[in-house]
Amino acid sequence: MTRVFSGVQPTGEGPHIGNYIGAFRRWVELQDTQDECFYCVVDLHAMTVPWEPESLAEGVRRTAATLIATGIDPERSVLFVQSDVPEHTELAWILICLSRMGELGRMTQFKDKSRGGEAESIGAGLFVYPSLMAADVLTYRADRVPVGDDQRQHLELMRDLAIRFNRKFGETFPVPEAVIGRQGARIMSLDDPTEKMSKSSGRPASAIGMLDDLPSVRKKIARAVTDSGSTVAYGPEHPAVSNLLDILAAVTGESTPELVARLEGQGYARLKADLADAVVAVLEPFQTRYAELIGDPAMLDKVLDEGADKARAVAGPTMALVRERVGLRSGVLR
Ligand code: ATP
Ligand code: LTN
Repeated sequence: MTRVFSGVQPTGEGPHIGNYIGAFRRWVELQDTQDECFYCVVDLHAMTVPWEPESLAEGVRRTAATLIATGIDPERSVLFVQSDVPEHTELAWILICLSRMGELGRMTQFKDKSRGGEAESIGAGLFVYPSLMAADVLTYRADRVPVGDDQRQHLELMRDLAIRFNRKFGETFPVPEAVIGRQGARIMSLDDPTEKMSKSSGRPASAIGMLDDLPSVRKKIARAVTDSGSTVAYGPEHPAVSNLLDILAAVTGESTPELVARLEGQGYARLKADLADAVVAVLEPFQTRYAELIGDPAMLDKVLDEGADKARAVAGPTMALVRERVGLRSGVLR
C-alpha cells in the first residue's frame, strides 16, 4: 500500500475552480485506489503572508467544508489541520537546516510573491515555505503527492531534501513523487490567460470561486477574455480559448479534440454558454452540500479532531525515528 499526501492553504477568497480541477478532484479519485490518503489544510503555510486571526480560523473551517463537499470522505481519508500536528513544525526546522539558501532563492513562487512589495520587509516564512511543505509530506513518509503544475518545483526540492536526509542520516524517507495530471494541471485566469488562476490575485474577475454565487459565475464566464479571431481552436496560439476548453473538458469529462470538433465554427458565445452550464452543474450540488456542512461547526470540529488523532498516530513515530537519526537526546533509543 502506498501513501498519498496533499495540502491546501486556507487563504484568500477561498478555493477556485483551478484548485478543484488541478487538485481536489484527483484527491477524491485517489480515495478509490488502495492508497492511504492524507489531506491537510495547511494553516501554518497561510502565515507566510500577513493574516488576521479571525479570518485564518474561518478560512480553515471553510476549506475543510469545501473538501468534504467536493467528495473527500473523512471515513476513507485522513482530513486534518496542519497546526494540530506539531511534528510538522519540528521536522520543518530540521529540513530548514538542511535546505540551502541558493535552492530556496531559486523557487519561482518565492520570487513571484516577493516581487513588487518591499523585498526587505517580506517575512522569512515565505523563503522557507518549501521546507515546511517538504516536512508535511515526509512526516507521513508519503510516496505520492497530487498537486497542480505550479508545485512542480517545490516537489523537486522536497525530493532533494529526502535524498539528502537519507544519505546523511540513513534511509528514512521514501522519495515522494509528484502526481500531476496531463490536463487541467494549470488553469489560467479568466481575465489574463498568461497568469495562473489564483486565490490571491485580488481581481475577482480572474477566478471562478467555488463559493461564488451562480449568477456571478455565469457573468464572469461571459466576460472572460478570448483570443483575436473567432474560431474555437486549441493550442498555444489560442491561450484564452484553450483555457476555457481545458475547464470545460475537466468538468464534463470530454476531451479537448471532441469539444473542438463539436464547437468549432460556432463562435465564442456557444463555448461560453456551454461552459457556464457545465460549471454551474458542478458547483450547484457542491454548494448545497457545503451550506449544510458549514452550518454544523460542531460536526466539522469533530471530523478535524478525529483526523488530527489519526495523523498524530503516524507523525509521532516518524519524528521519534528522525530525532534518533539526527542525534537529538529525545530519540527512540532512550
Ligand atoms: P493561489 O491560488 O492563491 O496561488 P495556491 O496555489 O497556493 O494559491 P493552494 O490552495 O495551496 O493554492 O493549492 C491547492 C492545490 O491547488 C495545489 O495542488 C495547487 O497546485 C493547485 N492549484 C492552485 N492553483 C491552480 C490552478 N490555477 N490550476 C491548477 N491547479 C491549481
Ligand atoms: N504549497 C502548496 C500547498 C502545500 C502542499 C503541501 C501541497 C503545503 N504543503 C504538501 C502538497 C503537499 C501550494 O501552495 N499549493
